[in-house]
Amino acid sequence: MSVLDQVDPDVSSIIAAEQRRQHAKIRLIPSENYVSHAVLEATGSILTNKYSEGYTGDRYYEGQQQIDKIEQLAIDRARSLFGAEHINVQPYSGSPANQAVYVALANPGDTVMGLSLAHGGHLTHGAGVSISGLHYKAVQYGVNESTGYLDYDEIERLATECQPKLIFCGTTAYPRVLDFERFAAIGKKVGAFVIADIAHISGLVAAGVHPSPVGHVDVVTTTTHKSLRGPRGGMIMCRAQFADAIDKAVFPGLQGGPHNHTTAALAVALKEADTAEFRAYAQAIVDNAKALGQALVERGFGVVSGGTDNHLLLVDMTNKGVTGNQMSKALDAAGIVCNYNLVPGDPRSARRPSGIRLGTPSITSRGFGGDQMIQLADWMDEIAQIRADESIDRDSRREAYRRVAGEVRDLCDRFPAPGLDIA
Ligand code: DSN
Repeated sequence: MSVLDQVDPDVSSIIAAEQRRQHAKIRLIPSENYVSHAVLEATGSILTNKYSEGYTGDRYYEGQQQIDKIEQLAIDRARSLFGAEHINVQPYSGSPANQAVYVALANPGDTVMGLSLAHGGHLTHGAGVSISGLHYKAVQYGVNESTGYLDYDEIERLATECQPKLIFCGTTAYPRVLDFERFAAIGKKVGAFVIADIAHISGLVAAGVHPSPVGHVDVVTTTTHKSLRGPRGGMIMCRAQFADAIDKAVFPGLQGGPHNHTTAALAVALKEADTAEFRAYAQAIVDNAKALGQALVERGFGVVSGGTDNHLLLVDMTNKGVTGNQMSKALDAAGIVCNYNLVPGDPRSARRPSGIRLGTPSITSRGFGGDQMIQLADWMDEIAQIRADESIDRDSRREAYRRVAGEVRDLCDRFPAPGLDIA
């Protein structure tokens, strides 16, 4: 029995149940992953006990002998991996990291540009419901609805017209390579700062399987827990000229004390990411996503842009006769977990959209390869057909989902995930 079992069996049993779920399900949410035991151990360490407002060598509390070392180690490892001139590892996550960029480089009311949420952007890139859209004059660009690709000529035209202070390039549901050089050229032409939000692809960038924005754009933000496979957190990398403004925006502008246990776990993840094994893992993420996309196309799924260059797929379920919600809920019942998602030009609402979003970072962490992608596409096809068939009654449908969930569990038993303690 663990100490947690004894002290708080309620919390302990919920964590144990979640651990069983993470083991027994095929997790396809592209922003999720499995961290290593080492990352978990650092996350759960006594570093959580320490307050350390400020930066290495210049703190507002004493007793920073070890904290300064851990923060510097994380910075040095990030610099070696990404090559940025200045790095701040204190943002609590991706949204605060982006918020710090607004604070550092713009003023409320300034014009900012970003990819619209409906076309695969992020809330913090100017969506009307977020502070980025409420406090700034947000101009949103989109993808070409017939190809699913970003239209850089149109982005340049829009930037020339609206003269933004900031241009965000970054995505949460875009399956293609981002042309950071082109974004940088557009920023230069119109006098805007360009910010690459690489939250989804930072593991791919670290491994060299997606081009890096470092050296092209002014600021790079990222979460640390997606394809990078670190703890929940954020990071900002920038040119040296912005270092002071970015650091001041993070602390004291937006945040108090950094989460030192997270910083330590990030240092561990960055060490793990700077290995041949991680580079092979990142390549396998992309290979799996391409294989899954191909298998879905062959089964008649409406894969947006026809495939992928990265870790994710966006699938329009319309021609399968189901909505994104219906499909994601049916898949969940069958042990396959994804999220419903708008697709470009979606006539449906964000809460009841046409598509689903699939990603391969988690399943690649547990060792799935090409054969499992084919199996997965077969299961998805079967589930879509069952869900769309009005002649199948509810109980028969549930029974079919349960059968697939059992097959999924058998497969998952053969591919134990990192970091889980499943007996
Ligand atoms: N919530 C993340 C995602 O799922 O893409 C973005 O922050």
